[in-house]
Amino acid sequence: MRGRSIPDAFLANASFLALLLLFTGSPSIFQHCFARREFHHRPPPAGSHHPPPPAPVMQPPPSPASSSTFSVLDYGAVGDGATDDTKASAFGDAWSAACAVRASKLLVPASYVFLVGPITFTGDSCEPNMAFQVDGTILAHAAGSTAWNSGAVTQWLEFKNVRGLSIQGCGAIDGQGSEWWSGGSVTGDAKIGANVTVMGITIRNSPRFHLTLDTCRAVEVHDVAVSSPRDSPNTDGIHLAASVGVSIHHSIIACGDDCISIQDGCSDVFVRSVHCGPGHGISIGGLGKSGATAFVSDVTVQDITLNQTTTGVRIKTWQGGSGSVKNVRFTDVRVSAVKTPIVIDQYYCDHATCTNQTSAVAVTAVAYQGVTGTYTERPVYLACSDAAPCSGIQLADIQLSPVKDNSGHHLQGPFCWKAYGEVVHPVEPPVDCLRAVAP
Ligand SMILES: *[C@@H]1O[C@H](CO)[C@@H](O)[C@H](O)[C@H]1NC(C)=O
Ligand SMILES: *[C@@H]1O[C@H](CO)[C@@H](O)[C@H](O)[C@H]1NC(C)=O
Ligand SMILES: CC(=O)N[C@H]1CO[C@H](CO)[C@@H](O)[C@@H]1O
Repeated sequence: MRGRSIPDAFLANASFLALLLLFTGSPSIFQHCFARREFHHRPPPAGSHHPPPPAPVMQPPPSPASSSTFSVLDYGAVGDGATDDTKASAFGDAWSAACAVRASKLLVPASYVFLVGPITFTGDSCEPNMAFQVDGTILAHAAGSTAWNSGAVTQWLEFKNVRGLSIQGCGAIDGQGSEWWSGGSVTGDAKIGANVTVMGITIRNSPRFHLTLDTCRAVEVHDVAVSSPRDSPNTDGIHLAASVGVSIHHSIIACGDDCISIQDGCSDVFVRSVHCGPGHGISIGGLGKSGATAFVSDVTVQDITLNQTTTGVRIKTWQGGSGSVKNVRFTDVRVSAVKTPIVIDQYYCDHATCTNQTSAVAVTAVAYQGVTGTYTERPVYLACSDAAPCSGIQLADIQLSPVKDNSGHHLQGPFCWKAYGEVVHPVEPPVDCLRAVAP
């Protein structure tokens, strides 16, 4: 398995940057699916300093009367979980047929399991407003299968250049990742993205990231469940790259890496009412690897619960990069047995040693407003760069205490290095190391 690239479970790629019209599909299907998830929404606390940014503009759903349904069963899919349903081109043909019709529906019917190899669904010549309705299960081939083209594939289900696509339903997308995880080699570099709404579905056991949105505009992901084990490497829940106007809400994410990862080129990202755990928490970065320039701005993360994650809300940058992270707000974040709830790490390094360098991706205007709950190691860790100290950090209404049963945990106090900003009481424990003024 060494050297094999690891495919991301599911991705959507849009190479043009215009605004996406979002369609919500059938509300009744959505409510039915969501009934089994249990995210309890809490309103944002009073006294939030800014109103939440608007979610992407929603358009009315297409008229059901105008839609036609194309079931993969009618295009030769078997759905027995053993026959390769990409070989007979069932998915490709159903996609092409649905594509030719405005507001159509490609149906992956319930009670079937479709074994599917790597496939790209290209929307260039599609009529707009298609629904990709997943009510059954789409299953990836096991790691050693020849379907993976000698491991050259870095993505599994790719949606490219799609307009107004809604990926929806009560079904599951299952990446069968366990054999990849034990393979231990992660070389995949999937470029992925979307111009779509993703709702209702479950995405589980990806070999690598579960859902990636790359080069997307006005995307909405909601009522989605992501599930893979705590020890599955590099299995980010939702990975965002170069995407603007993304709304992720009412979703439940359990995985072995970042719950939501926000990378270079992302702005106007709104994450609300999401539960994370296990996993590594919600992360901006790592940015600036190998001297890269990276920009992330205008990110709001609100009404979040994190249970047993390694970090809560984190910004991580490599030494030697340039660019900035700015205007970030973490509001109403509830942590439970999280190792380190609040983290800025401008010395991020995922291997043993990284050489010291002077430049850094700057971090400015980051507010933490209402972060409460329990930690197992350290409440606050703000390790900022000597060359580019963090500025405009606000800690307001922080109530963090050690887990009750902290046996086996080595508790540490808040840590700051070159971190500047303000503390708005109450902040418990006190974070005296956050200095008011940059020198
Ligand atoms: C956290 O997860 C554990 C194990 O899955 C569960 O027993 C516990 O109830 C959860 N706690 C909260 C606060 O959700
Ligand atoms: C980097 O700098 C730190 C702090 O000055 C020092 O402790 C560490 O040894 C340096 N690491 C390398 C690889 O030079
Ligand atoms: C990238 C992409 O596909 N953008 C399209 C999203 O949908 C809107 C509305 O249909 C189009 O105008 C965009 O071109």
